[in-house]
Amino acid sequence: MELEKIAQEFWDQGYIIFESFFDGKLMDAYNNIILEHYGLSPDREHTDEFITKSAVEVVPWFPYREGKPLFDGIDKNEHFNAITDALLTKGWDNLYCMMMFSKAGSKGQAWHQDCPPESPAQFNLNRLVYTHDITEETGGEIVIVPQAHKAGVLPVGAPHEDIEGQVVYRPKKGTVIFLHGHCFHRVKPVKQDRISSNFRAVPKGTPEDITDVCVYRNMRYRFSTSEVIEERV
Ligand SMILES: O=C(O)CCC(=O)C(=O)O
Ligand SMILES: [Fe+2]
Repeated sequence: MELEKIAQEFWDQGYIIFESFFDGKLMDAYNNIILEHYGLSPDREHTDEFITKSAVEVVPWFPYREGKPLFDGIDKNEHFNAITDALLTKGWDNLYCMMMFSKAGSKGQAWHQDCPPESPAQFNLNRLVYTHDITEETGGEIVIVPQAHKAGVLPVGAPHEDIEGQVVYRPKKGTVIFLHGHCFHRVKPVKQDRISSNFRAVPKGTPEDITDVCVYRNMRYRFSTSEVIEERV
């Protein structure tokens, strides 16, 4: 698809999906590196209070922050970055590379916006890369509400309850999803150990802590201080 069409679809829908974007062998290699990092029983990163209240169970890992640039085959991929240029036309910065692990039997991730939507120009761009197939058996589907990046704040409600218009996706190994951080999304309960990765980018000039506050249906949560900053009822 032409870059111009890609940008049009992204800005219209709030996301765009590319299947078989990355080579299967590269994905296998990366999946193994990620699995090795987490080991068999990864520690939980978040407090019990957060997990219970948010209905989010995911263990993040930021390899580049630890001086481990192990995923340059994605991070420096020309086509991947050319699409990013086309989406963020005024320039952009890499925010961070975040790996995510969710254990079999865990809750997935409740509906959220990665950052507050009050200023439409201030947002993160998720560049999600899937290193293994998400199937009916694995669970952990990603659910997105098309065009919700233009809908303001996520409505108050139950953390995982269906939202009208939602679309459920089962990305395959090598799939990339470019997803606007204001677009409502969630991850369904995880039946088999799940890995995903996010090479987050931001428009130039965006504060580095843009994703410190996440909007859920029942609260706003600040990760840096592990505190609920707003109860939503
Ligand atoms: O793991 C996924 O499929 C989505 C994760 C997510 O919500 C995010 O990285 O912002
Ligand atoms: Fe997210």
